[in-house]
Amino acid sequence: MSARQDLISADFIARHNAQRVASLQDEYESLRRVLHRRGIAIDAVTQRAAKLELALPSWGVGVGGTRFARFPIPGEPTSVLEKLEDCAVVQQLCRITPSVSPHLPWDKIGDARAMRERAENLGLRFDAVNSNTFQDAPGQALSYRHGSLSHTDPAVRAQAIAHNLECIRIGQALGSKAITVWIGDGSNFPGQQSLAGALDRYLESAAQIYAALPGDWRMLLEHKLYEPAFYSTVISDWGSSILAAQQLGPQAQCLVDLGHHAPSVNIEQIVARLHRFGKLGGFHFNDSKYGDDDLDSGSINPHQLFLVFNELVEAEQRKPRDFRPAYMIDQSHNVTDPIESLLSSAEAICGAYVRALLVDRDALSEYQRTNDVMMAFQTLRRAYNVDVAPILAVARREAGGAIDPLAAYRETGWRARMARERRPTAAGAGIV
Ligand SMILES: [Mn+2]
Repeated sequence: MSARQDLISADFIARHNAQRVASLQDEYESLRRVLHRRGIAIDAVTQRAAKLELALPSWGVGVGGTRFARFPIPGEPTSVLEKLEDCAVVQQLCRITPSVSPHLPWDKIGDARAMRERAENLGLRFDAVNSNTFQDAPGQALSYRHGSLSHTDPAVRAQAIAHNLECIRIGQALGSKAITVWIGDGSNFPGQQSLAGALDRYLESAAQIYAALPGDWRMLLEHKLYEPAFYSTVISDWGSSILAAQQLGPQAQCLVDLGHHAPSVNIEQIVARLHRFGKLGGFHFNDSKYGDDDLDSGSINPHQLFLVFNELVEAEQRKPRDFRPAYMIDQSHNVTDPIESLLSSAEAICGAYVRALLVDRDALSEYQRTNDVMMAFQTLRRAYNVDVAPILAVARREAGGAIDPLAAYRETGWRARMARERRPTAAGAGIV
């Protein structure tokens, strides 16, 4: 294997940090005193923050779009290898995004071994592979226009199953340990399909994928309320998802995408429920204002993100052996440089996690037991109100990252350089 390649040199990051380390230490020591008075050892929290791992979606480093349009920027990646480079830039600056989640067939992978080696050279590894039967791939024999794993035609179902099995094979070569299955199957008109029959066909197809899972793999079922089907969706909610996962077996778990719920649904409660039944498989982090907007994590409702992590931290404490959710950022960056959005989102997600770590769990549990409603609420609020930025920055710096990743990224001039080196991308179809 060839040598490790740092796209952003350690010297550059060291120079960036040298200008900021004195004020960071000052802020960190001040926060140390604040937390010490609450009985919290800041260094232990910092160490846990440094261990958070978020997978980057390979498609997230390209400029996204809506179904109306996509507005490309100069220098965005044009191939899977260039996507890996941009993921490596994110990782080198923030140090909590060490893996990439590929999407097939979007990431046309000719030689999986070479791609794995390239990722390793860049300091990355591969997380869950995502299958795609929600659109037709060029040259594909049969169409998914009327569904894939739940299609009425057994030949279409067989083709969709075969694609998922291929994803598992490629994933094995890449070093992945999970496949995420999201289907767009559903209907747009009442009466269009048998609601019961479509679910039966899905379960039968999913069982064939499950049967092909290597022993140390997981199958993550991602539900979504609507879109592209607007009347009914086969795996529409966490209820359908957990029923399917329970029927398939212990290696099947549910994946919660924060945008895939009805408005104002209590997502943190779903987290607690799924974990209670051993089915909390993973997360797709993003934020939304109206629907599945795929906005940047914590940009609209950072409090909800905190409440989700509050449940995750509690779940980990309750049953640590059962707790290994796969975390991934799943956003569409339509009007920002995707690298900047990913850096900002990683910070928001880790910040929500750290605030959840600051919750006084013993006090909370006592206030809950004695029905002291106001103090139970204040226990959460007290943790949420802490500015944890110094903890995140110290964790990053100790791991070799930048104290201020966004500023450092802008200083690198990476995108402008890529605009000179990479070929332009097309405006193309908007949907991602
Ligand atoms: Mn998702």
